[in-house]
Amino acid sequence: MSIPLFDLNGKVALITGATHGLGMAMAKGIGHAGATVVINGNSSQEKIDKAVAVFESEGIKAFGYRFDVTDEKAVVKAIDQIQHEVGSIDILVNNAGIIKRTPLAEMEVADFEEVIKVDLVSPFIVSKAVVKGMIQLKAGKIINICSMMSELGRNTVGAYAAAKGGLKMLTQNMCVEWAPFNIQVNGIGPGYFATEQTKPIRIDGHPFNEFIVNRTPAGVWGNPDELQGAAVFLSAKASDFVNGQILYVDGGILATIGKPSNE
Ligand code: GCO
Repeated sequence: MSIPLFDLNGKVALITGATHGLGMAMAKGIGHAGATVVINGNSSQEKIDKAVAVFESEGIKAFGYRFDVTDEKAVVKAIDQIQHEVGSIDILVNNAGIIKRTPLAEMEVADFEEVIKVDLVSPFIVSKAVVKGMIQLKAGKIINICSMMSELGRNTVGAYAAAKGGLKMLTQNMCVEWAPFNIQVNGIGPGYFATEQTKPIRIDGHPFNEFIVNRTPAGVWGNPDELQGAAVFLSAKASDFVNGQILYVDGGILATIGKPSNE
């Protein structure tokens, strides 16, 4: 019997940074498609437990693990624990990330390095720990959460753009090295979504809020749930011959140079 193209029943999916925001939304989509969801967070265990309870309230089998995705020893230990307590990881979504909005000329080197460490090095660390099991299984799905800043620059987010641009290329290199083991590595590039991370630039009256509404052909900020389809697609059989691609879910931003505000 052929497996339905978007059925994730029987799969185990690890989503990093999934106690809130886009990570939680994507994890819910993957869970509702049938996967057992393993979420990671580096905040309090209480916050992780609360997030697990949210998934369980929606009928999704979920587990929560607290570890720092930038700490290789902690990651290796956690992945080993997950594989023993939950099962082999079939799907990895590298979502955990931070942003620091500071003009480059004023940015402390330590702050620049922290953004690179969390947004670019940690997907490498977690993928390296998880891929060993995927290579043994000769199957796996890795999804790196990129950004508009994987393609475009913007004032004050230079470190984040450097990391997300690098993550696009890391995705392509993971594809090249791991495709022979039937592992598909792709990225999702979210446009501008209504989350805690974008709250400071989304408030009514903030110039960036009006800018984004004009810059987005759809004319709105994205709803985190609108990322679920892309996450399920890239986690499922339906994408078995899709590799090294970044799927932009951006309401059309990358399709346009923008329009005059009075149009
Ligand atoms: C910003 C935003 C962006 C979005 C997203 C766009 O300050 O420009 O936070 O970084 O969060 O990454 O794809």
